[in-house]
Amino acid sequence: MTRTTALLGAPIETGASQRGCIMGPDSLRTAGLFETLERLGWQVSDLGDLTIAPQTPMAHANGALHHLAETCAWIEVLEKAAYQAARDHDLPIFMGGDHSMAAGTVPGVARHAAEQNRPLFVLWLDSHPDLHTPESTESGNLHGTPMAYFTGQPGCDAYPPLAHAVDPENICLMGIRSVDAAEAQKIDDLGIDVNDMRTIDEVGILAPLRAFLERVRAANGMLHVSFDVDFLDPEIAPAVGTTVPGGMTFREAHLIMETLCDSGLVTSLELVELNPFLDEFGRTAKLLRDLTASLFGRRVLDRQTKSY
Ligand code: 4U7
Ligand code: MN
Ligand code: MN
Ligand code: MN
Repeated sequence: MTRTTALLGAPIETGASQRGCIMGPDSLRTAGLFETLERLGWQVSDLGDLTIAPQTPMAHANGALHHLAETCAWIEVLEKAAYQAARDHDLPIFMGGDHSMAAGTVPGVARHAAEQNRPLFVLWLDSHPDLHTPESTESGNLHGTPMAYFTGQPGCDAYPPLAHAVDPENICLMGIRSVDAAEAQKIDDLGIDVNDMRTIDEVGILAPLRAFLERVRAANGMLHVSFDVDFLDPEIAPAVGTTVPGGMTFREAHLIMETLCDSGLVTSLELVELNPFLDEFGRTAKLLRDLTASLFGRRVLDRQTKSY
């Protein structure tokens, strides 16, 4: 049976300090994401871009916060749209947009998973854990807060009530190399599986990824992959406002996507933080297109999956 995917644009940039992520969805379309997936045999629908109504500012005790009202509005719109896309398609792609969108997409796919009586797992590919709350963030940039919200942490009262929280035990972080003190504390408290860059240097990406995928399989879980462009090394992916040196290489990133493809476990994907204003001739958008192609079945040669 032909598998179905959908492209859903979330042109949101109010969570980041720099403008430009609003152009992310169109940059991915221009790079040929739709056609690439079609050529791989998928049935693709483009659901267009979501929008929010103009907002009046919302007050908060943390005076550093930027665009709280817009973020709340996006959370509500995205929760519904992500829920519907996950219900109607085998593997929808949410095209960002900055990472604050995950505060809407993840609860939306979590609602769908709950309806299926399946646990939701999240693979978080990022140089940051995004575990601030609106209370703890010092930068006030709300793209640093989605994981605290969708795991149901205290300190997120300013956001809409959360119906379906993700169990921190079902989350795997990879590529982490920039952590603030409040976030490090939460990582300790929650016992989240964090593979920082030192771990990856020491053991590689495949062993921790396979161990996580086995847990997803054993639990009959659904799996959401949240891909922040700053996970990649800035040398290969310049189009992001929060570059951190020492990131994932071209082959490591493809190997993750190829391994995810072989597992057959992924049920939703989001591509976030692409800022085309900072790109070099569409280079980062094309890389994201090709990494997505690896997740959707493109391979160098047909081969049996090797077990190690
Ligand atoms: B991203 C930061 F201080 N932690 O809170 C903050 F380092 O979605 C960065 O992962 C947040 O890109 C990065 O502003 C959010 C900073
Ligand atoms: Mn992020
Ligand atoms: Mn990041
Ligand atoms: Mn970023």
